[in-house]
Amino acid sequence: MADTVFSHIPALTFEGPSSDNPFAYRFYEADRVVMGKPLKEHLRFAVAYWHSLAMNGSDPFGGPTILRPWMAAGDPLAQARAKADAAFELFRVLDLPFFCFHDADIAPAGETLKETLGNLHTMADYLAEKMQSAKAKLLWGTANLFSHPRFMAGASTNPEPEVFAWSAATVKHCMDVTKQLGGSNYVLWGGREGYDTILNTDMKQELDHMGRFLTMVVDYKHKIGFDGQILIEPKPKEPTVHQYDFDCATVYGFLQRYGLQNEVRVNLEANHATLAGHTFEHEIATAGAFGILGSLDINRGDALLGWDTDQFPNELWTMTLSMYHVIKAGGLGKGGCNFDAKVRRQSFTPEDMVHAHVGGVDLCARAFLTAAKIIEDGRYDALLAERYANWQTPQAKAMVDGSMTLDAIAAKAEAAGINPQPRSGRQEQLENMMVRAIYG
Ligand code: XLS
Ligand code: NI
Ligand code: NI
Repeated sequence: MADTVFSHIPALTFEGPSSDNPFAYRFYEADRVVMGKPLKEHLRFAVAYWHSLAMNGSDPFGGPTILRPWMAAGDPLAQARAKADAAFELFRVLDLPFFCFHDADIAPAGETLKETLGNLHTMADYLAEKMQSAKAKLLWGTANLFSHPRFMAGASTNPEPEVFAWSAATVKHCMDVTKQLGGSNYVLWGGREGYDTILNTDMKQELDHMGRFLTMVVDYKHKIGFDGQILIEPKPKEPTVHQYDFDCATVYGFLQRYGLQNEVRVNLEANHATLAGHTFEHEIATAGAFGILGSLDINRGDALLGWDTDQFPNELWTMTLSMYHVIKAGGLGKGGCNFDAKVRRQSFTPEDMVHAHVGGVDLCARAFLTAAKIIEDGRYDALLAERYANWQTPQAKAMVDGSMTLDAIAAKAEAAGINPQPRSGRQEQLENMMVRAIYG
């Protein structure tokens, strides 16, 4: 095993809530059975290759601060191999079951499309080899169709057909590689699928092209027999001002318009939810209501900053409500919790990378355990059910089961002389109940 910056760190173990060892899990007891299966199977944590192995800490005001040996060593393919060696060492240390990547994270670009795709396959073979002796599996693969200047006006929505073609070729090969590595999902985040000014944008054409592109992705999935899920990751803005996949509800409308609502689900990200003016739990509950919850990108924004800061999560309230709605939606299935989160640029040591994941993993695990407890306890669900209880009568049901018309309801209401009385929404009582469940 090649020596990497993570090699000196022993694998993390579970030590329980009373431990103050910063290199141990306090809540994530992977094999603990909750609601019928082990915690690790509910949460399916993944490490994001781009933030944890490829990100170098640069920001618009300053250069790289996170300088790893693999960013400098040898030719681009040698660098990619060294990065992969370090990646699998990090997976060993964190002992999490999955990872995720973009093509550009694992393999260098070549001079031509052919060379770029060749590099991707070379590196996929290298990862396949490493996966034989490692525990980590692939949660999802994706294509980076936003960093290179050719994508400045979008990928499938680009006014230039050659960019559409380049994107199609890239996604085809990324799907092949995802299947080769046994991935559970294939993700499409519309990096620059949107616009900065309506003055240069034919929105109808761009949406139709994006819809056609996604249809071809779904067709190709069936053609190659990929049994993973196809997921769209909503985001309202950044990098473009108006991203087409604004939020979960917008994506659902898009899927319906192009007839893909039974083929594609969503990968929801916490920081994207807040950028859209929603909470993470709102987005998850929306996906649950539409039956399209696919997977989660775990992170958080900063309440004082209006962009995608992709920080590791540390807020128990929103994560617990999120996990509650995950459970109510039937769980994550083939999806998981991917840490689409990066350490701050002052956190440049390998140990910082471990602390970041320990905090995020423990927060999610604790939130999930509390959510499961709230459900098993039943009092909250009982209060919720009570609020809607009057809908259980046959007369009430008849108004919404398709058997009555608007005028029939009107006639009945007028004849009965109904006079609805206000009822408390009990917000503060419910909040107190949650505060007790979450914080004790
Ligand atoms: C960017 C996105 C990206 C996707 C994968 O904001 O979150 O990281 O998860 O392309
Ligand atoms: Ni993401
Ligand atoms: Ni993001």
